[in-house]
Amino acid sequence: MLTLALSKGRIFEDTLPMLQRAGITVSGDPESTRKLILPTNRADVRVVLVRASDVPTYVRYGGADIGVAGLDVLREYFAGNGPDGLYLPVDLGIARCRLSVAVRADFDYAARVRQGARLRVATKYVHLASDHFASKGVHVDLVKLYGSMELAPLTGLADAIVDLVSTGGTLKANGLVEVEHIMDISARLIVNQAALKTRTAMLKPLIDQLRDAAALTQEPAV
Ligand code: PRT
Ligand code: MG
Repeated sequence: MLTLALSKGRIFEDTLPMLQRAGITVSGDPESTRKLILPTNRADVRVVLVRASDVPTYVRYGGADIGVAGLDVLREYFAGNGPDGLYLPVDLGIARCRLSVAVRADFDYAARVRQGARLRVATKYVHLASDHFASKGVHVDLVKLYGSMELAPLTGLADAIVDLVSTGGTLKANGLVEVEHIMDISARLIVNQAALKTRTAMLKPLIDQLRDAAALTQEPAV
């Protein structure tokens, strides 16, 4: 049995058409079912539904052989745990967005940085944020949040946030503006290296098919 780890929402939705191209149809809709393991039309392939940030953990420890995760999640995971045991063979080009620094529209970020002020920054991505500000020589106190980062500058919890942006609609709706672009993000295929060695005959064709599917489904960059 080959186990593929996916997260509900955009990763699942964007991965589905690629699996279809590889001849794999997933049974069940994650939004309506309470099941965490979904069978597919292939008796030897199943999908497990996990939190987006848990995908690398599942694949690393063999709870899944293969998975799909955003580069944001992967970079943050690698910064904390190292890259051991994981192989990233394909950029799927899906779930595209960017990691950015954002502040309230009335906050003069450039001036505060020039003054050498110490900024309080709220984020889910503490490692990526810490590396970013360190490389720019900006002094920050990081506050770890698990969601709704956009609220932090509006309530005085933080001066700035580091978060994902795709359309920019959420920032705009909350009176925030992007002041720095940290990196472009897309979802990657991640594979358990040990599984790739021991189960090459099953994994290699699937990786190749998903690589081909990715080449056909590239979304335009945002
Ligand atoms: O929701 P949960 O806490 O369970 O986990 P998650 O938020 O990590 O998962 P999910 O499903 O929301 O995102 C999974 C992956 O999708 C992320 O790891 C990214 O790689 C990718 N992705 C792509 C995004 C976005 N685009 C995105 N726009 N993830 C989140 N967002 C959020 C962003 O955080 C912000 O709140 O959408 C909002 C901004 O969107 P715009 O369009 O208004 O700019
Ligand atoms: Mg989310």
